[in-house]
Amino acid sequence: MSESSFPKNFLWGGAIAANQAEGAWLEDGKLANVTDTVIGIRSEYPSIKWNEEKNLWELNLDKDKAYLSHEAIDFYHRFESDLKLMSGMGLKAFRTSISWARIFPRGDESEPNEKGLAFYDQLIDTIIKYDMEPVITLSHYETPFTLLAEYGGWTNRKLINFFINYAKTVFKRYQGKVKYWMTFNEINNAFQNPYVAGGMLPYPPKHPEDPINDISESDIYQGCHHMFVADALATKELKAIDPNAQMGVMCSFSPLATYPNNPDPENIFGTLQFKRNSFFFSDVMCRGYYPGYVKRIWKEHGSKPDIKEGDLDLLKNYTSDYIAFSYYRSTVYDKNTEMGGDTGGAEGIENPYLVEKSPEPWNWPIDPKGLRYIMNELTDRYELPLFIVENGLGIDEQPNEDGEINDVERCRYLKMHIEAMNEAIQDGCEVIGYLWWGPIDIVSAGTGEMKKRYGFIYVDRHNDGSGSLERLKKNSFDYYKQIIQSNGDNLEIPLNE
Ligand code: BGP
Repeated sequence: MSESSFPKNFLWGGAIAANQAEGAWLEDGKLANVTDTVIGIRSEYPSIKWNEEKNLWELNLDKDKAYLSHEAIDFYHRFESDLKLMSGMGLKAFRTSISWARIFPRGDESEPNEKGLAFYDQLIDTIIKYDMEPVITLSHYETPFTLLAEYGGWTNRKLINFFINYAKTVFKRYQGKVKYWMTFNEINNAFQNPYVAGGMLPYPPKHPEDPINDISESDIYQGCHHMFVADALATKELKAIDPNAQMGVMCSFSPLATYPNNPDPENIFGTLQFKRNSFFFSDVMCRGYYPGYVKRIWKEHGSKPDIKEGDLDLLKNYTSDYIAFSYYRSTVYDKNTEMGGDTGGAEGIENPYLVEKSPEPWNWPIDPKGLRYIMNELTDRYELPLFIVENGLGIDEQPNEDGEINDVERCRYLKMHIEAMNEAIQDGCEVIGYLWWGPIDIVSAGTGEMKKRYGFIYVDRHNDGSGSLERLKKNSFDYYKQIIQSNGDNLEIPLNE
């Protein structure tokens, strides 16, 4: 690897999300958010039902199922000791989300829930106490469920004001403490997951028995337009309240590492069009206008959203300061294959040039060069600072008979992706930081399981909900500490790994 080129103030850190770590899903006034209604965000159907006479959706939890995220790893009560433990790695930054439904439990209240605000006072102050930069996501798939149940979620323009009321409340409350904000986690997943990622639900439903498939392409473009306007207005409010703070777009950009299967011109153009499914979101939020290629889709599909007077000026005037993104894997596009997707990114066909995969049963291709590739492409397209706010490896692992976890695979994954990032920086990419997804084991977003462990710290909780919740350092804990202490210079994996 060439000489390390990380800036001296590079933000090495970790990232989690409220809904995957906090638990306390109904504590201190919080009401359900959309992730509380599913086992995992890839769940086939949410645990909800339509109430005809009340004309609203209701929770309908399956008592035979374990909703692990409802208790998660109890970060809500253990954040002080967890952050102290994590600070032992020398983390410079810590990303999490504010759970919107702790601040506005229904989402449509005019006054906030003081207990919710007080919790995040303590959490953010503790992050700072341990010398970490708080990096805050306003909604990590966490739209308050009531806003879907009684309004249809983001398909309803009223959500813009509800969101701005929430955003202004927290910008003011944590003013001067939070420098890096981002609005919607992986907003570009809205099409593949309109319910959880898009926060959308048909209201009233045409097919109450199949709510997710009841959401049309037009609904989703309309919901995305409302989120774009909300993002622009939130950026405007942030600048007014805290001029030193920055607002980022946040996308799942593994899909940008999609390679054409062969030089067939149809595959070349098909790959470009596939990648535009993701570029669409960062184009609007970083360039500030709707690109021509989406106008063609609207025309051909009749799915143009209703755009109000003043909306386009907001988009133009309040674009993102930086690009936050997750990167896990790459994939291959072929015109004869239907593209799938999951929380790690797009799923096309096998890449015979990639030999390593994440462990069974997930088998995500490991492609650090894909990270360098998309960092260069994003820099060429936007010339904005990049912030890798999710990258990691999920492993089904347990302590050995000596109570140790020798997670050398995780160390190798980390090493390879830091090397790729180092190359990208030397290619001219400006990078704010690198946040490992799940520095402590948390509940998997995709499957709602505990067994998919990302952490440098093990948490004794299992898929059946059992476990002591005790925390245990894995070998990778000291490895990441070594990397941070050397500012990315010393990537040697110690022999005992
Ligand atoms: C992203 C989400 C995170 C995280 C990650 C890993 O989509 O932003 O919430 O969970 O995916 O996915 P999983 O937890 O399914 O392995």
